[in-house]
Amino acid sequence: MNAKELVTVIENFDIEEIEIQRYGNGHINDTYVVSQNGVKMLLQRLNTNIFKNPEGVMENIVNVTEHLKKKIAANGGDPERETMTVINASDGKPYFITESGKFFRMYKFIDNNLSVDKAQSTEQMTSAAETLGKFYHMLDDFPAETLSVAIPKFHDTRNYYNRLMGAIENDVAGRKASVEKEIEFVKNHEFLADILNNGLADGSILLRVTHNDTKLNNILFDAPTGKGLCVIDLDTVMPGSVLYDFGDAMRFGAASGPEDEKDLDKIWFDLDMFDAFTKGFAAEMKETLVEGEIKNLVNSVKILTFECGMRFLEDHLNGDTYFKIHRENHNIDRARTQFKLVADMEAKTAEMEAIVSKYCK
Ligand code: ADP
Ligand code: GN1
Ligand code: MG
Repeated sequence: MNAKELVTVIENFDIEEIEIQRYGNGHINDTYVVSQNGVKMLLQRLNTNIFKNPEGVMENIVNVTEHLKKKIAANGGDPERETMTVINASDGKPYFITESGKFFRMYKFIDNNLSVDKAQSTEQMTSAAETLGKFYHMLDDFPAETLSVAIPKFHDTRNYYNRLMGAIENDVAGRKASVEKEIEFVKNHEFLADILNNGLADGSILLRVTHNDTKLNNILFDAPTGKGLCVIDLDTVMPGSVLYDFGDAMRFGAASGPEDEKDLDKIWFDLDMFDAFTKGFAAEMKETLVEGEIKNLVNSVKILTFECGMRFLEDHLNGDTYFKIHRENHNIDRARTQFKLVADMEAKTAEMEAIVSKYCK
């Protein structure tokens, strides 16, 4: 993205004197902080190779954040800090498309926030889970049928399994021979691919409005108090299962190290973080969850971790076309941490189940 093009984008959001910097470490979109007279805004280029209906994504986000703002105000909260605020472009639309077709949107920057990849304490983890639980409660009465599907089959684990088998077959980047061990691991865990789909199909797991991308850095904390503040990165808000969110949050937040750690001896599943998150999640959600959801909380953590590992492995085999990479073999390093975590979760299943039973009585 060249500087001239960025200036044109910013002018189309009625902003003139600016400073602009790259920001954040997401794998999908390009994020910038723009400031004018000391007021910060967050500019993002949405990845339209991945989000094929970007207008639909923005409509979802506008509707969801308007709904949340009403709820937050009614609860006596601060609607400008506890959810995102979309800034419209000069033509009144919540996005701007450049001549070459690049899709941009702008948000108010939430000041005094803390954004972390790893929780600094178990208390922070509990608070993150409570923030997510409150997000669901505020969306309880959101009309789910109005949401466009941002990415079809986004957490359809079976679909990822089948796609991966296709990628292995095609081996377009010639990398298959170097990842036989990982392929073997996936094949031995095929049984994880249908559990959530089956539960949704037979009604034992409910379809709700969910976030679907609950990495810890998608929950902002209030810097002064350290408490959970706001759920961000709303691109994938769609009908889904809370188990997608619980599992994904623990895949990332209860990992002992970064998602791309090369030294697998440093990667294990941290039961203290799992305990802390489950505590906060249950405090908010235990009356809402049905039996089939509670029964699958532990499974969901294994499944979402397995799924993410398959997605990284597929991308490695396809020659790195989906997730941003910053070094050679980045995606396979990521896949390996995920599979190491799944194996460790399997070894710790009894402890994980005991934690769920303790909080979801
Ligand atoms: P990606 O989809 O690439 O992960 P995000 O929407 O998560 O992009 O944004 C990347 C990072 O930018 C976040 O992890 C967070 O630290 C920061 N961020 C996003 N939105 C805001 C906001 N409205 N105010 C302050 N920081 C934000
Ligand atoms: C992507 O955009 P970001 O970095 O928050 C991905 C998630 C993965 C995650 C793995 C739209 O999330 O599904 O779990 O990377 N988002 C999309 O770190 O594919
Ligand atoms: Mg993000």
